[in-house]
Amino acid sequence: MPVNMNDFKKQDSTWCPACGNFGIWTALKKALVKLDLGPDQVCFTMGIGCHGHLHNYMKTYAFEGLHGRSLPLGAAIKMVNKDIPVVAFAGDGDCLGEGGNHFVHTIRANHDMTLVLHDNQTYGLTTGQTAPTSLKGYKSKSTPSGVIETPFNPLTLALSSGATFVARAFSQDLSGLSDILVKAISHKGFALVDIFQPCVTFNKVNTYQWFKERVYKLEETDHDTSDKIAALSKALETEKLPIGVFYEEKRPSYEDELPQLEGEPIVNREAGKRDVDSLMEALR
Ligand SMILES: Cc1ncc(C[n+]2csc(CCOP(=O)(O)OP(=O)(O)O)c2C)c(N)n1
Ligand code: SF4
Repeated sequence: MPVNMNDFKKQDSTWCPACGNFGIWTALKKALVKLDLGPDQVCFTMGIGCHGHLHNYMKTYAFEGLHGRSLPLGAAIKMVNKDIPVVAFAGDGDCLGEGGNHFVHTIRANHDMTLVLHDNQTYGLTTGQTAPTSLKGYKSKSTPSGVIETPFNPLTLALSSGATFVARAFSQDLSGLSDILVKAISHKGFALVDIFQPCVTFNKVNTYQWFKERVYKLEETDHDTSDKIAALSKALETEKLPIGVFYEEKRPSYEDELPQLEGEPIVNREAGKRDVDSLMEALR
C-alpha cells in the first residue's frame, strides 16, 4: 500500500493557531508521501522548543533530545543504521545558539541527514526572547532596548562550512517547501533547509506579511545551484529574500567514508560475545 498522509496521524497539535509550524507539518507529510517513506522508514530527532513538539503530532521513529542536540543525535542514529533516512528538527535558538557548535561540525563532516531549521527569529517556547537570527534592533523581553548583535546567517555559515545541500523555504509556500524537503531528504550527505516560520504570538516583526513582501523564488531566476560563489552572494541578499535551492554538490558522506560502516548497517549485525579480559588486563 502506498504511504498516505493519514499514516502519520497521532495527536492534535497545541501550537498557537496560525503558527508557521503548521505549514512545515503539512509540507513534511506531503514530502514523505512523495518519497513513499512510511512511519517506520524514517527517523526524526528534535531539540527542545515549539518545533520539537512535532514528533507528538506525527507517528514516526523519533528521539527528542536536549536543547540544541538534534544534530549529534541524528549523526549517532545514522552511524548505527546508515540505511534509515534521518531528519533532524531544530529551532533557530536551539540550533544556532545552544547547539551552534554542532551545526558547523555536523556540516563539515557531511553526515547523511537533513536539518529542518524552524527559523522564527525568536525563542518561541520560552515566550519570545531574542534568538541568534533575530534582526538587529529586535525588541524582546531579553533585549528591551533592541538587540545589538548582528544576526547569524545560517546559509552563509553552512556554505562556508562545506554543506553539500543548502536551501531556504517559506512555511506558507506549501508546495515549494514540500518539493525542497523531497530534494533534501533524497540528497546523499548533509542537507540544510532553513525555513522562514512565522511565530505569530511573539515575533511581531517577521510576520507572514513581512515575508510575503520580500521572498522570491530562485528557480524563477538563472541561479546556478552548482556555483558556490553565486549561492553565497544570493544568501547575502537582505532587501529581497530568495527561497529555493541555493547550492548542491555531490561528495561522499561521513557514513560512506567510515571503514567500520562498510557492509551491513551495525543495527543488523550479530552482537556476538567478545572476550575483553586481555584488554582489561592490559589497561590495569
Ligand atoms: C541548555 C538549555 N538552555 C535553555 C533551555 C530553555 N529553553 C527551552 S526551549 C527554549 C527556546 C527554544 O527556542 P528555539 O530553539 O528558537 O525554538 P522554538 O521554540 O522557537 O521552536 C529554551 C531557551 C534548555 N531547555 N536547555
Ligand atoms: S509560540 Fe510561536 S513558535 Fe511557538 S507555537 Fe506559538 S506561534 Fe508557534
